[in-house]
Amino acid sequence: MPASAGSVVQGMTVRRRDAVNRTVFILNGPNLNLLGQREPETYGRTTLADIEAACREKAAALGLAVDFRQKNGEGELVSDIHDAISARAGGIIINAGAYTHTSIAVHDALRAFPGRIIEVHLSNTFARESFRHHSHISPVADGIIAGLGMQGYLLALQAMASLFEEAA
Ligand code: CA2
Repeated sequence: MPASAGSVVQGMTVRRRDAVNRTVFILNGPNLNLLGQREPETYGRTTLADIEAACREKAAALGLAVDFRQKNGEGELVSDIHDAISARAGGIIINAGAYTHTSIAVHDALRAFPGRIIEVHLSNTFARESFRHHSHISPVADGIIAGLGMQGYLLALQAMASLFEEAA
């Protein structure tokens, strides 16, 4: 066995786990392109471009690569998850917007993703209408952050980096 493949401790071979791919897909669902332009009383004045810029800065500081996307269509969001699978990304941070509460297709696609998943919401969905209290994403997520606005995305990146370190 080449030295790089593992080490021998007291007669046992201890294999080092494969390095985690440090690419994180940050996926955003329907209407999130309207952030900062409509309903500022609910979602604030921060735009999705502001969130993307802050995520890129945070990711660079953490040594993570970011693929940041927004799609309005359910199938398009599913395809973005498939792209994350094909890219062997280490993690997905997802704000699936209203599909959070409705989409079994997004749930199924995320279930097929072998890396880490963190669900993010800008608003505290549990303090809003009851139809926002159920999530099809939560059962397949490692963790959930809601109600902290853009900060939630940055905390999710921080948590993703920690999860990658744990696995290394
Ligand atoms: O709080 C969140 O991040 C949500 O995922 C946002 C979704 C909502 O359906 C979820 O229940 C909670 C809505 C995103 C739409 O954002 C808009 C922004 C400006 C104007 C209209 C919609």
